[in-house]
Amino acid sequence: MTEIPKSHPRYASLKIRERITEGVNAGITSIQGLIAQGRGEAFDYLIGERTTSSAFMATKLAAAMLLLAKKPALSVNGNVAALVPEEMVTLSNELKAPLEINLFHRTEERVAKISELLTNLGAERILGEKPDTVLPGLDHARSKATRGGIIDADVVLIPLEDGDRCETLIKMGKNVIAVDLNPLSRTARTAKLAIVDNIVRAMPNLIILIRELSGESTKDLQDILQGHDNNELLRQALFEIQKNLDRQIEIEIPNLARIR
Ligand code: PTJ
Repeated sequence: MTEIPKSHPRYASLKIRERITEGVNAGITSIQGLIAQGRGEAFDYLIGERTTSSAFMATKLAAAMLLLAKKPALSVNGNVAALVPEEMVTLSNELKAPLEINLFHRTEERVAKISELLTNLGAERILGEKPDTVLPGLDHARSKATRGGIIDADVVLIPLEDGDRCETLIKMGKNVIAVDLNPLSRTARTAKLAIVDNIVRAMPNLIILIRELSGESTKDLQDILQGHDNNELLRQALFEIQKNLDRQIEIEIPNLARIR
């Protein structure tokens, strides 16, 4: 592992990169996961590497949606397992929602290693090692499902996912919450609710908000969700990127601003 000094201006970002690399070395994350992380990093840079107000609002809505769920379920892939395993276990145990390991580049070795990691962190309910059914209309390994998990859930959290399964889950009538730094991705646009934030920031926020809202009545939680519009949140996310870029042009690259 590369030693990164805290004084490095890109410390936080480089540490996340190290976690993904370690995930690959440990057999938890796929090689393709490195590319996904790179794409995420690029969007995070444009967003300004912070939780925007629209992302925070989306996270609050997600907290309300998960608290109202009768059968919530949480999906875990190789990137999620490398970046936020403790948070996924905390969320799962507090919500009594199963963690379902679901991999696009599925190997049984990787599923077993992720399961072992989550077990060691205290996860109470892990599914995915022995799938016993399939989601309809998907031709790849993401179709593998386990009864009692995502396939039977009413609210599903799918962080860092490709669009196919998201579409299928929506068609099945589920409330799908995505976490995706790319506000233009099919997943973000198809989901009932997309949190456009880095998962390393979104998950701790989600846990805090769930704890804060857990004392609220059903009516109050429903009121929070009233009128929520994913398209509007995505528009805001794009607008926040635009504002950040304008600020960069004015402050960081003043000569360029003059040319404009
Ligand atoms: O472990 P597996 O086999 O299930 O594979 C997992 C990956 C992530 C490789 C697989 O699902 C995949 O290829 O995903 P995509 O299609 O590359 O989409 C991942 C999305 O997550 C992209 O839109 C990225 O911008 C976004 N993303 C990447 N890193 C982060 C992120 N979003 C939030 N936080 C991140 N750290």
